[in-house]
Order: sequence, then structure tokens, then C-alpha cells
Amino acid sequence: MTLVKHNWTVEEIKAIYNRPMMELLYEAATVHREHHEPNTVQVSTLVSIKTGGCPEDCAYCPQAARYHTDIKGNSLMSVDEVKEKALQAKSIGSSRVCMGAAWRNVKDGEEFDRVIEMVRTINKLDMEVCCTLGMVTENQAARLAEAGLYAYNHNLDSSENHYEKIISTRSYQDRIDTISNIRKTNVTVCSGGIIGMGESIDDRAGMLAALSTLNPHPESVPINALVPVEGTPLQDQQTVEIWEMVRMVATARIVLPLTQVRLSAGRNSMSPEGQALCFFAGANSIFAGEKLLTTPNPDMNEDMKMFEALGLKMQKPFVKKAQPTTVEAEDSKLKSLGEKPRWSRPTLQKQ
Ligand code: SAM
Ligand code: DTB
Ligand code: SF4
Repeated sequence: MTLVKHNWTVEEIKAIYNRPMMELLYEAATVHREHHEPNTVQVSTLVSIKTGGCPEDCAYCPQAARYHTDIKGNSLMSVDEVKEKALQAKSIGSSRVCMGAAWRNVKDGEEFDRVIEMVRTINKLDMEVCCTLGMVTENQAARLAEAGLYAYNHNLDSSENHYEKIISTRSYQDRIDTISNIRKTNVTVCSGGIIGMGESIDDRAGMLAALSTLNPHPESVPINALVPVEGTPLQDQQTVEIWEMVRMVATARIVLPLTQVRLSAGRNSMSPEGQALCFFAGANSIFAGEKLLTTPNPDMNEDMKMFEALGLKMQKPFVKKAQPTTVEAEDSKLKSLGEKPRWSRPTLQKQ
């Protein structure tokens, strides 16, 4: 059996990432089948509830006010507008709506009250609700939880080392603090990052090490390929090669066995065959719908054709799956088992 390991090192993760592709795929697909139904993919739809004008300097982001990009900014949507978008998403089979706001952090007041109302409204549609609103305090996390939020997305984005070259207005620790504020509630954690921002393989492994030493692991991890947007400092980055995406997804699947791994930004530049390899390697979630937040996503009909060709089914909302477990729970499992675990685990460190 596979134990959920919380003390992965960068070296161990890098060794997995660099395995010969066929071995990596076989191992990742094996771990995937042990914990997940391999023909089911969860589908989320993004709604940009507040677009552009963000004070942060994330070098990849078309919504940062300081970069001159072509996106059209908008103030916070109304609850009715969001409800309509959620109903559209439901009609295409999405089980989750993820509302994104170009904010540095949540501020208490009328706008946050409106977001709380959006969460309640989408909940009543029997869909999972996710928000990504920037940093949140413990109190704000508790209000979101009380309104029925299912997941909160807050990405680490890269390794701590590379992060500092990409964002200067918010620290890595700030991000970890927001994740731990969410963890104090019953809202699930969605946290991942981006490849293709000029990082090394050490940095990719470093990001997965940071995510896989969280206790418990995030329930979902989005793996984004950079969408280089004109006007941002990363506009000239080369498109991520499909092999890199497959390696990143496979490695994430192995080190985060119970987590939902989401093939996120960048699908527009991937063929259906490339995406099929990602699903084989353990990706079991996507963002569907014509747009991500501000950039294009594959056409829904094309996604449906791909699902049909691959025999994939869409996951229903609120499906109870194996949930990430804690270091302490794994320890007691180990004690009660006579079996040899798949991973040889050095002394477990309390996180
Ligand atoms: N403002 C909030 C925040 O930063 O947490 C929420 C929205 S922000 C756009 C959510 C995530 O989208 C970022 O953390 C980043 O990982 C991803 N993202 C933004 N622009 C991207 C791009 N051009 N390519 C790939 N991913 C991107
Ligand atoms: C995530 O990791 N990727 C999504 C979601 N979480 C919010 C956002 C991708 C944004 C891509 C650029 C854009 O469309 O603006
Ligand atoms: Fe703002 Fe989020 Fe974009 Fe950073 S990623 S500039 S915080 S919207």
C-alpha cells in the first residue's frame, strides 16, 4: 500500500521528475489507480468576478494594474450575474464554480458581504463553490466557511527561491499563512503553481516539496502552464513543452497521492493527445468553459469530444473521495500495519 508521505525532500522529488518517461508514467498511473477512479475527471469553471486593476506585481499576471495588457477590467459583479454564469457552468456539466477576484487581499465591507452572498447562492444550485480572492484572515476564512464555501484557491506559484524573482509585493510566508487560515476551517485547500516562468527543475521540485510537506496535503493542486500575456514581464517566455507538463503532473500525482491534480492554465496550447497523457499520469480535474479568468481556454465542444474519445466521465459535485490525511494519522496506520510500506520513510517529522 502507499503511505501518504509528508516529508518529501527536493532531491527525492527531483529524482522522480527525472525518471525515464515510461517508468514515471507507469508509477504515476499505478498510484493514481490505487486512490482514484481513473476514468473520472472533475470539471470546474472559472468566473472572474472582479477583473484587473490589481496592486500586486505577479510577473505572470495580466490583471496587475502596473502592466499594460489588453484585458478589460471590471468592478465586482452582481450576485445575479454570477448566478447566471454558475447556471451556464452547471448546464455544461461543471461541478464546481471557482470565483476569482484581482485582489491582493479580502477587505471587510460591502464587497466581501456580496461575495459571501455569491457563495450562498451557488451553494443552493448544488454546486461546489471555490473562491480565489487573495490573502484572507482567520476571521474572513471562518465567514466563507459559514457561507458554505467548499474550496479556497491560493497558489504557492513556485519554489520559495524562484517566487522571489516573480513577485515582490507579497511573501511566500504570506501565502502559507493564508493557507493555514483556510485550514483552520472545514473549507478544502486548493494550492498549486505555474511552470514555464524560467524556473529550474529544482524549483519545480521545490514547489512540490513545499506542497507535499503541508500537513495535511492540499485537497487539490492546480498545475498551470504559463500563459504568456503581452505586456507582462513574462510575455516572451517559451510555451511549456508537453513533456514538462506530463512530468510535472506525474510527479505531483506520486508525491500527493490522494490529491486532485488539476490540469489548469495552458490547455489551449496542448493537443488532446498531450492532455490524455496528463490524465494517464494522474491529472483528474480541469477548468472548462471558454475562458480561464481573462485568457482563452479550449472550446467546450472540443473538450467534450476529447472526453468521449477517451471514455472519461465528469465527476458529480460533492463526491466523497479519499481525503488527504495527516502525518499523525499515517503514523498510527503504520503502527497498526505489519506490512512494508511502498515508500521507505525516514523518521517522520512533525510539520
Ligand atoms: N488575486 C488572487 C491571487 O493572486 O491569489 C486570485 C487570482 S490569481 C489570477 C490566481 C492564480 O492564477 C495565480 O496564483 C496564478 O497561479 C494563476 N495565473 C495567473 N496568471 C496566469 C498566467 N498568465 N498563466 C498561468 N497561470 C496564471
Ligand atoms: C489556478 O491555479 N489557475 C486558475 C485558477 N487557479 C484561479 C487561473 C488561471 C489564470 C490564467 C490567466 C488568466 O486567464 O487570467
Ligand atoms: Fe493580483 Fe492575483 Fe494577478 Fe497577483 S495573480 S497580480 S494578486 S490578480
